[in-house]
Amino acid sequence: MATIFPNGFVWGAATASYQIEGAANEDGRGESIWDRFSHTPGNVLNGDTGDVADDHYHRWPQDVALMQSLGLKAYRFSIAWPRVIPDGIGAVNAAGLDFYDRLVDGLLAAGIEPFVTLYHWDLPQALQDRGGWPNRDSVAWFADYVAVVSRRLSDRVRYWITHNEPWVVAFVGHLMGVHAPGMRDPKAALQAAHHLLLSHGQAVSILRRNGNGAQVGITLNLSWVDPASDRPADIEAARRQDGYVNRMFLDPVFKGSYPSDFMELCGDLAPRIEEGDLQQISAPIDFLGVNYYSRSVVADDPNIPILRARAVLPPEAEYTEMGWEVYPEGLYRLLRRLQEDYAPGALYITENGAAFADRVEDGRVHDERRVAYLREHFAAAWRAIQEGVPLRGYFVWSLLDNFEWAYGYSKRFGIVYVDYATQERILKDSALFYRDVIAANGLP
Ligand code: IFM
Repeated sequence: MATIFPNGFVWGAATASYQIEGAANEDGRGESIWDRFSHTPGNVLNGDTGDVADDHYHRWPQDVALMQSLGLKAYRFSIAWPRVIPDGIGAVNAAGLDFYDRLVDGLLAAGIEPFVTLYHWDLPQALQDRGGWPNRDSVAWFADYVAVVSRRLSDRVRYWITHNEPWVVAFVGHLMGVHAPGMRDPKAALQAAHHLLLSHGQAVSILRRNGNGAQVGITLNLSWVDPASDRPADIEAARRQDGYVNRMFLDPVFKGSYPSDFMELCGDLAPRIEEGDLQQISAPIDFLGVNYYSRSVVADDPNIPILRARAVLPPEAEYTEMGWEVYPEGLYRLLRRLQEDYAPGALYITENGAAFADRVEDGRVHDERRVAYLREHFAAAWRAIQEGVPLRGYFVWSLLDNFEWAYGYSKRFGIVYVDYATQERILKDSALFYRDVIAANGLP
């Protein structure tokens, strides 16, 4: 059977503000936690920062033209909170809002549907100075910001994503210290997770109020989790890992409760939850955004605190430059599982892609491994659709090579190569392949 997707399937590409915009000190933009973090020596490989990035702030018209040349139906980008409200709360920066206003108009004129992510990790530093996400006030700060943005854009933007990967924000930023704000405090991490979710719930009602027919969702980074062996101890470890990466966020959003097994593991570290919080968190959403890159294989390990689960790398597997296993079957299984356990009204793959060591040769980038990665993940997504999963669209991560957080510019995820010295964009073979997939609405 030909691998053709349903009519109207949304083929898109995704980016995020701090990773591509640059113009860090222009037009009144305030400082974000990523400016502070990346400018602190030792935090980011090679001392890279997002000061210039892909200079998308200035080059967005060319980038939109490039998207149009690929036939993209949708573009997922994020809004930099400190561009819009430099101190996080209070005065609105008109020039910041104008930028996104122009971008939205430019996209619509090119026939590209904007999917707006409201928070993709660049918290205003001024709010971090007040305690950041572990402070319950963050919920109100976010609500005000969401109201400002949605009042301005919701006459043209239909698709809204409240948060991108709250697991990463909470745990990579507050427990592992690898992302901004660089904290290593398990209690703060769990409290941040709860506030991120609560702020999501409140944002849902604000977006509905301000937007006529707004389609609202949240994007979670989700994994298919396998035990390293059939041993009961490994199977139990996989269940704990699933609680930590998947159910900790899915359950409150879709079921209005935290998974009790994971909360028991957390013990005294569990977040403080007030009455009514879970009701707000589980406000009905229109779609779930899924970021899928790889599966997670774990073995029981009593030496790992709390989770007692250790990541295992299957030796025969293929790995990307991030050290992530290429495992398209996990996407299929994850989508089926989401449908069975949570039955979201609609799903979008809001990120999927791979970093490989790309090289320009005679003006071309022959990234055949990325082409294969995409092809296999498209096939996995298609199978899930055949079996009834309401998957409505797919966004490749990423449109452009960009600032890969703690790895700086050393990892290239784009289907478009960026020469950071000249800002030249070169379509990789994967971009040409994607263009053909979009034109055929399936695998050519
Ligand atoms: O670059 C990130 C993105 O910001 C969030 N999801 C994962 C990507 C690759 O690491």
